[in-house]
Amino acid sequence: MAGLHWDIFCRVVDNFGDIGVCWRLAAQLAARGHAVRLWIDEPSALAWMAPGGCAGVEVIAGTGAGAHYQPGEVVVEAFGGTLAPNVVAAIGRANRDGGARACWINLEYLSAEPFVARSHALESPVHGGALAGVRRWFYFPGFTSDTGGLLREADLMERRAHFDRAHWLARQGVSWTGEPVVSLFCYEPPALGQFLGAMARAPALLLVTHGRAAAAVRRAQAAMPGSWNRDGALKIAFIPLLSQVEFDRLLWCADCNFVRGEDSLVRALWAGAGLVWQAYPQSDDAHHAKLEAFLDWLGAPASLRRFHRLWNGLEEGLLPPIEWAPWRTAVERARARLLAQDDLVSRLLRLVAENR
Ligand code: TRH
Repeated sequence: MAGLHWDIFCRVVDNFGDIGVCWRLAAQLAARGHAVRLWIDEPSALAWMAPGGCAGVEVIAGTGAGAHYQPGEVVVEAFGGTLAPNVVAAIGRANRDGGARACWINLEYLSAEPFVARSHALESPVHGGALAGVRRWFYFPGFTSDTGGLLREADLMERRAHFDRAHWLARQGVSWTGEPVVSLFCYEPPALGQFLGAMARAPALLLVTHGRAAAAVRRAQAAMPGSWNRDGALKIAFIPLLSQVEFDRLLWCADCNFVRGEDSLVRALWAGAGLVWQAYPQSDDAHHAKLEAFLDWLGAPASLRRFHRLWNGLEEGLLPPIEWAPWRTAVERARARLLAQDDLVSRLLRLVAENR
C-alpha cells in the first residue's frame, strides 16, 4: 500500500503503556513508508523512551488539533481516548467534502479474552448529524489470527538472535558471573518480599527497572530482616530508565522476565524466556479474567499459573519456585504460534485497505 497520512491520538492515563504502544505503532508505520502525526497530551516520556525520535513520525504535544486541522487518511483513536470535538468535526467535514475521507480506527487494549476475536474489526456505530456517513472500526490487538495481532518489527527476531548479553550487561556496568538473570518490571505485587527472600537462597542477578518497581523493591528490602540476603547470593542491579530499544535488550538478558501492563508483556513474549505478568490492576477486578485468559492461551504449566495468581494477588500463600525450563518452553511455544501469524501493523494496513 502506498504511504498514507496517519493521525494517532493518545491520552496518557498513567504509567508508560499508552505512550509506549502508540510510539511503537507510529514508528512501525513510519518504517513502512507512512507519514505519522502522533498527538499526545503528555509526551514527556518520549525523551527517554525514544530519544532519537523516528524519521516519518512527528510528535505533537496536545490532542486538541488547531482550527485548521485536516485529518490524515487514517485517524487512530487510541484506547478510547475520546477525540477532541474539533477533530471529530474535521473528520465529518472531510467525509462530507468527499475528498480525503478519513478511516477512523478505535485501537483497544490487548486481551486474550474470547470477546476480542468476536469484536475485532467490527464497525463501531457513529451517530449521524455532522458525522453522517463517517465509518469507524474497532481494532482489538490479540494473540490469535482472528484478532488484531501484536506489534512486531520486521527485523526483531534477527536482532534478538544476534544479541550478546554479557556485552550488554558489561556496558550497563552490571557485574554478571553467569548466574540466572531475572528482570523486574512491576507495580507493587503483594508477594514481592517473599519473592526476594526466595531468590536470595541461590545465586541470581535481579535487574530492577526504574520507577515503581525500584521503589517497591527498596520498600520490600527495608521491611526484611537484616539477614535476608546475608550471603549476597542475590545481586540486585537498579537499572536507569532505558529507551524502548534498550528495554528490549534488558528483556533479552533475562532467563525470566517479570513484566506488567501491555507492551512489556508482548516484548517478553518476543524475548522468549520464561515470564511472569502483572496485569494492570482495575478497580472492578476485570484484570482477573484477563490474566486467566492469558494463562490459558499461553498453556501455562501449573506452577506458572499458581505463581501468577499469587503475584497478582488473586490468591495468598507460598510462591512456587521458578521452574526455568518448563516456563521457558511454554513461552517459546507461544512465541512460535505468534511468529506464524502476521504482525499488528500488517493486519491494520489490510483493514484500512479494505475499507477506504
Ligand atoms: O507502564 P505500564 O504499566 O502501562 C500500563 C499498561 O499499558 C496498561 O495496559 C494501561 O492500561 C496502563 O498503562 C494505563 O506497562 P507497559 O504497557 O508494559 O508499558 C511500559 C512501556 O515503557 C513499554 O513500552 C516499555 C517502556 N519502558 C522503556 O522503554 N524503558 C524503561 O526503562 C521502562 C521501565 C519501560
